[in-house]
Amino acid sequence: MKTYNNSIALFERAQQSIPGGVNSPVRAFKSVGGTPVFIERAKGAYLYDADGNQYIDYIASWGPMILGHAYEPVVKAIQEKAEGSTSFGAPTELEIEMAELIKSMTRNVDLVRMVSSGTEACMSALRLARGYTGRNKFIKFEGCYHGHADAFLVKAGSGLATFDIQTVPGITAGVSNDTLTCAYNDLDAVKQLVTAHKGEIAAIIIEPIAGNMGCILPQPGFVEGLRHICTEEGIVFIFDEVMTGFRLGAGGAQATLNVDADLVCYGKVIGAGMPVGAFGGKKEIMSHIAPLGNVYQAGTLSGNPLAMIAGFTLLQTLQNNPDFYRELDAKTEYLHKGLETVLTATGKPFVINRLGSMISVHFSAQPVTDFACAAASDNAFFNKFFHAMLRRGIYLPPSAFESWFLNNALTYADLDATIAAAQESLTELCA
Ligand code: KE4
Repeated sequence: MKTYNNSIALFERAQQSIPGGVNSPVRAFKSVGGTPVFIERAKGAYLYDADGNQYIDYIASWGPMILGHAYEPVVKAIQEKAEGSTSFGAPTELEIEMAELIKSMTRNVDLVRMVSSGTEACMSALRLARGYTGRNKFIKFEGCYHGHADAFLVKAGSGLATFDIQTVPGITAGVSNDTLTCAYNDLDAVKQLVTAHKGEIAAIIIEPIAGNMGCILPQPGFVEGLRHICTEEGIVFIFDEVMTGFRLGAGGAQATLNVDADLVCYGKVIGAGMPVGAFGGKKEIMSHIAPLGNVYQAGTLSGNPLAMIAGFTLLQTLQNNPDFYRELDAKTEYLHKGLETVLTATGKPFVINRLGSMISVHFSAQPVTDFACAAASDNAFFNKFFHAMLRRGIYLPPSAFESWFLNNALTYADLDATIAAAQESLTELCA
């Protein structure tokens, strides 16, 4: 029987000094209830908490740990690089190599700027689109999350959906008035917004495969239709690939969907767990970024040597292992099939959405194609399922509004153990 005494004590203590005891809201277990387990270390596919409990990890730090935790080459690279200082605030050759590597692995990226988070990447891309077009408004989709910059905190996913925060205090009307929203997969709604705001829209930003309302796939023709609208209307098409970039394949969602973005935002995987984000795109647009142009964007630690060597080492590993994505996707399909079998046996309605190594289970009798469907699912049951799995040593994202992320350190024995834990959990919950 697992005990959590140390996590309970640590959570009590943490709340004395950190808001909600966590440095990012989704970690607080607020929607699933209970006390968050405090993690002490991790290796490969396994997390170890402050009470010595081991978990099979399906968060992978919300995406970055795609090779598994404490991947030797990344750890060694960071250790060696740190010997030469952790940051200079001056240009380095490594930043050139990182930019060249990103450009060689993806498409439509002539120039790329490193930042320190996905939030910075998305907010900078939006500012650039506005500066480039001279327009103010932009379209985002309900349930998509692009980080916590003011303009994006309107009907956003991830923690805002988890905590049902529909309007965020502190976001002024002046900001939110320029944020237009509509349902994911609703191309007609986008057409109506574009007609109603002719010539006023700078950008459409999308999670091309959504991961912040659970995993939700674009319907056939949806992203293609957005591309057509952006081309016709002179709107900058921004792919937020903070989750999908270098996870769905080296070329990310642009390659998977075969749709070209004008600007692409990266994060998570490109930092290998270090604080890294990036945004890039066509020279025509990126040349407006300071110091080339007047769209100002900056960062003390942007491109710092530790973050760069971690991300560079990971990306190089992915680039040099052409079988990597096939292996990881096959593991995800295996998990999908196993979960489908045990879920079907319960008779409880469910939907599993999956693309590549992004997957989520929704306890829903209808397909989950947008935020409303995700919100209408039996998420109270998901919360019970989460805890039943946690007690059995399976660490899922603590919210129905998050995608699960697989890492390639997972073995088929781990996947079988996960499927068995799901069967036991569902038997317990559906008894
Ligand atoms: P960060 O600023 O958290 O590095 O990235 C923001 C971001 C941007 N775009 C997408 C598609 C994202 O998923 C994210 C961050 N994802 C969340 C999990 N859904 C990070 C976890 C957290 O907020 O603690």
